Amino acid sequence: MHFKTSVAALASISALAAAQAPSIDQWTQQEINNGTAWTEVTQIASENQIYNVGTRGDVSCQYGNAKVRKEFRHMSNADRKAFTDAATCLMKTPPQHMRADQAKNYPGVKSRHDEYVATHINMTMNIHATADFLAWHRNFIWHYESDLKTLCGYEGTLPYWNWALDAAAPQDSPLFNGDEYSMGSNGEYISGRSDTYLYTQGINMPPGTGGGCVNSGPFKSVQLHLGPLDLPNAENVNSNYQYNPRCLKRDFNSFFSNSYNTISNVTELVLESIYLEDFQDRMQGYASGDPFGVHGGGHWTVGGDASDFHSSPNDPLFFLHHGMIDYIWTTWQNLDIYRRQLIIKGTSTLGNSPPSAEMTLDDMIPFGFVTGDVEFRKLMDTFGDAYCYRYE
Ligand SMILES: [Cu+2]
Repeated sequence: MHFKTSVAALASISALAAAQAPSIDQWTQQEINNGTAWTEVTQIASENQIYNVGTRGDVSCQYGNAKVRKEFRHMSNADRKAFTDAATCLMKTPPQHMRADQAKNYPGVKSRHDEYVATHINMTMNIHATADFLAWHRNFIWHYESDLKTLCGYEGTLPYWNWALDAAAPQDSPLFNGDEYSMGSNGEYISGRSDTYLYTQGINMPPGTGGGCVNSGPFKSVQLHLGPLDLPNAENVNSNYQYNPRCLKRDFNSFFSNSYNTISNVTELVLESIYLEDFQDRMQGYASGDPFGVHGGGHWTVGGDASDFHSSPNDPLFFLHHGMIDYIWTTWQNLDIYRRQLIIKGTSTLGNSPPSAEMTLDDMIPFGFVTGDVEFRKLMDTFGDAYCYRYE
């Protein structure tokens, strides 16, 4: 049965009685498909967040003073340019954590940005389909945001990219129009390509709308140094940290966005996943019937360097995509905050292969060249002791 409940009524019920998360039956399929449901779901989640944070008493991080992360297209031109200036600055800033004796083993690490890429390469098999996938990436992008501030003078917050707004034709998104206020253009179009079979996911991928170098906008002349390691139809490097200077490539592909990253995909993910196992598996494409999920789908929608499993942080867009992933997690958590704030499930190896111990909130999680180890528990709450931010 489908019926409609007002957002205000749902939010107040939820806040007062700590009711269970709203059910997908509360919206019609049309409301799910046209974005009405998602708008209301995020409103309920933020009402709950306001209530929850408000009960914490005299702590320094309050809803009103938390940093606000916004969708890139909703930022001013000046703020967008400030962000991309800082992102390119980080690609020219020397490494900060790598010691001289380590550097010889990492010939491709030339910049602070490369330290993020190398860390992700190093840890790929321990941060995807693990208990800490969501938490690890949350902290990874938070440090990126804080490096933009401390190393490159950025005064804003990390933007996110709501790919669902662009699912019909990501190549036509205002984010990628290639002007100086954009996130840079598509890759140059390479014609005459045929379908590619992706073995891991068992699907046939049609060619995208780009494929070559990003040729206009803020990232047109950046030079990447690491990877790719596992891209189809590319010259992959032979070793993880090889120096491989080249342009940034993209290949926007609506095949993925239309199948895995629509507004109904994200709404159904959040409302139909009652248990964390379902939520994190489905998000990453480890649930049946959806080999990508919104996480994998977002990477493949961009294509090129952003779709390389290991070295995807090469593309600054990685951090905006993972901002959206983090926003989805906080939304899911806040729909039933008392049950979901501190819940984790899984081990520290990809799909538990090879088998490893169940992770706990007391575990210290490593961040390679990004920063020192952080206790898992500290990564669970955007208003907790490590952070103070929210999405809007
Ligand atoms: Cu990742």
